[in-house]
Amino acid sequence: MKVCVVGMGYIGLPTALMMAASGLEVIGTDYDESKIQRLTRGEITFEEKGLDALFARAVNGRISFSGSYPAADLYVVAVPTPYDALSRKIDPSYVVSAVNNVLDICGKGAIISIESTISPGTVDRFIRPILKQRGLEAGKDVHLAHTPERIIPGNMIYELEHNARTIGADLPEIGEKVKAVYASFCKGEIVITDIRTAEMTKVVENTFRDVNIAFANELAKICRQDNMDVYEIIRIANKHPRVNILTPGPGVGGHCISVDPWFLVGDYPNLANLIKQARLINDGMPEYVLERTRQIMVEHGLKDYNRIGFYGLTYKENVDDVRESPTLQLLESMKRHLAPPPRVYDPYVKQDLTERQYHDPDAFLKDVDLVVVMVGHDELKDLLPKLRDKLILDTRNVCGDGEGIYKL
Ligand code: SAJ
Repeated sequence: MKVCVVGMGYIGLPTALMMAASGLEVIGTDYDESKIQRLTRGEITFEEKGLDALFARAVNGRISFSGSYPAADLYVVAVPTPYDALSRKIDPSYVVSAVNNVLDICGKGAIISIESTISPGTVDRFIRPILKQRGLEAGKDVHLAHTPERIIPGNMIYELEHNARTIGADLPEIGEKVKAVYASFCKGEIVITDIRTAEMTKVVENTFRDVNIAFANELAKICRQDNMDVYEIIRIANKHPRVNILTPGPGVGGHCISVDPWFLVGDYPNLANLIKQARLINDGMPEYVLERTRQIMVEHGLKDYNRIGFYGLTYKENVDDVRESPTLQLLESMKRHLAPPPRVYDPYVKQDLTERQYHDPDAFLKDVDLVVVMVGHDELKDLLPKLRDKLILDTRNVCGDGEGIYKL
């Protein structure tokens, strides 16, 4: 099988590298020529644990990068799937465009598999009509499949190899062919099902996590009201064999968990009540962090925000991804009400995303009295001794306990 992976982003690149490292012939494509040039030079394009080593293994295998689409047996489409913030529905334009580009060049019998997360029904609503317009028959001229990714940023390479996977296909024999490709590197169980079930399963997985985090966040607020320790309560509750509550935090970011549940709310507005409420609770957390910050400021007689600093801009620890980041949401909200803008620092974010953003932790700490820890990067462990004379609002419960350390 010759495989073409369309889209060299957070999912497409590691997937292509893993396939090549397992001996498959793989071509990675992307419309961004500069990305293709960087990859061809051997540079990785984002930070992820183990990606360097995987790249080295893949380059010794059979990977190449190209700005144009080659002939291949299997096309794995891993392009972004933005969602429309107003309608809360998926914007399938990148996927549609990628499938159109593939259909322009692919031969009879090629398999096109969507790896990107799509809302349930996307293949029926947006992909099958493209085939129809072109007079092509799915299952005869080309084959469709859906292989939703499941890997978690921060542990992608391990999870690519070990997680179970779902393959949705119209025909079981096509499912088996796609399965053989993934089985070349995936040690987890690979379940074959139909496309609609695969679409729904993926969104359900992320929605389950969102609802669980919303429950934890709601508990944090309830416990705050009566001065109970939510972390201790969750720790003890989770010792029950059938309880597994996640951890409260400053909000749910990233392009997956904070987005996918909205697909269900958008498509089933009268049915997805719990799911919608969970989204609203999680989206309200940055505002709650601001409220906690104000309480601490009042308690300590801090009058303005000039010496308040936010640690962490990414959506979670030890990644460089800032999409839907709770800190950015919080800064946006503060910008509307306050001047000057708050001070921020993140070791993983090299580009300037906001005013008064620091790139040196010492300079940052010199200018602030209250540090709001928004992300628990590993770097924080080394910084903790330098935080001793600061007030801390630790929204991630990573700074330990002590005088001047406040929790959500
Ligand atoms: N978070 C909490 N409390 C927790 C866990 C997470 O507040 O207990 C926050 C994080 O800080 C972050 C957000 O939730 O802001 C999402 O982070 P995450 O680590 O839970 O998940 P993602 O978005 O990085 O990856 C998820 C994963 N989905 C599931 O675990 C069901 C991953 O397996 C998917 O492949 C990925 O979405 C995706 O691409 O869909």
